[in-house]
Amino acid sequence: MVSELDKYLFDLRGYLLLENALNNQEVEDLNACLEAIPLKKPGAWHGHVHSHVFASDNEGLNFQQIYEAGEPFEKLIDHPSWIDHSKLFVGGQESFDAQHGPLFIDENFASIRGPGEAIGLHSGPVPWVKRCQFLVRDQQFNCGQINILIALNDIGPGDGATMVIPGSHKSNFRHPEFDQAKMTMEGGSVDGVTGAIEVHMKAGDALLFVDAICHGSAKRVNSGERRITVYRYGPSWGFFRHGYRPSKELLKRLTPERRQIVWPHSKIKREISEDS
Ligand SMILES: O=C(O)CCC(=O)C(=O)O
Ligand SMILES: [Fe+2]
Repeated sequence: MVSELDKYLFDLRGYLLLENALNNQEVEDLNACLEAIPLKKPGAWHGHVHSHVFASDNEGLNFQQIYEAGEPFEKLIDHPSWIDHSKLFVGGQESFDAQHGPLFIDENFASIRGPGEAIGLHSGPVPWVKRCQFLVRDQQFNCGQINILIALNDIGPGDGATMVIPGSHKSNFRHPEFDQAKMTMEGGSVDGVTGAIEVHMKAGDALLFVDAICHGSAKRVNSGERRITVYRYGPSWGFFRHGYRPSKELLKRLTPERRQIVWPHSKIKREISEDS
């Protein structure tokens, strides 16, 4: 259940920190799955998981389709710590938006970053992007994309924490330091952007945010690595961000509730009749 305070604060700030969303065992199991994936160059496959980088090399390594990496990652698809929040904030649950299920995951990945790595400032509602939008109408949320970013190890000062500009999901102007922040991104960081805060997390905490919020990450300066995983939820009529599709094996072994979120439609079979 989503508390009235969570609703209020999410509307106000554009994000919520869900502390202890996962227990120690769940975090341990997820890390064990990650460690079973041999670190490979971008482009390599491990089963149905793909090693991938975003726009530049200093943004760290991603494992796309991480829900294929084992049952601990499958559990995240409809985890009770955030699934009701995701449904409420994506909204449309009483409407025909949800006729093929409550939600759809259009991207899911784990990200590993080492020293010097970060992701630059991005999003914010100017320019407007329909998929990322934050919208509340008649006290009902209608967000295009709700991200759940889960810390798989502790993320404190110097560890390359996610940064958000609280309230920026409603801003009507482009941040005047946006381009400068992009430039400092060449050095790998959004540090020093006015209004941005670092969200420090303990392993097992989940950061829920609407993609319209202006966000990025600090540059990791400490040794070691930052490990997170991200699941992005939108309405059931959405489509995949990338060209990945869930494997037949995954669809077969998922619970019906999880399958519905991963693959909302089943194909309508054409009936063969005499006159068809
Ligand atoms: O790596 C981070 O901390 C930010 C991730 C991000 O930009 C996203 O998940 O949309
Ligand atoms: Fe992002």
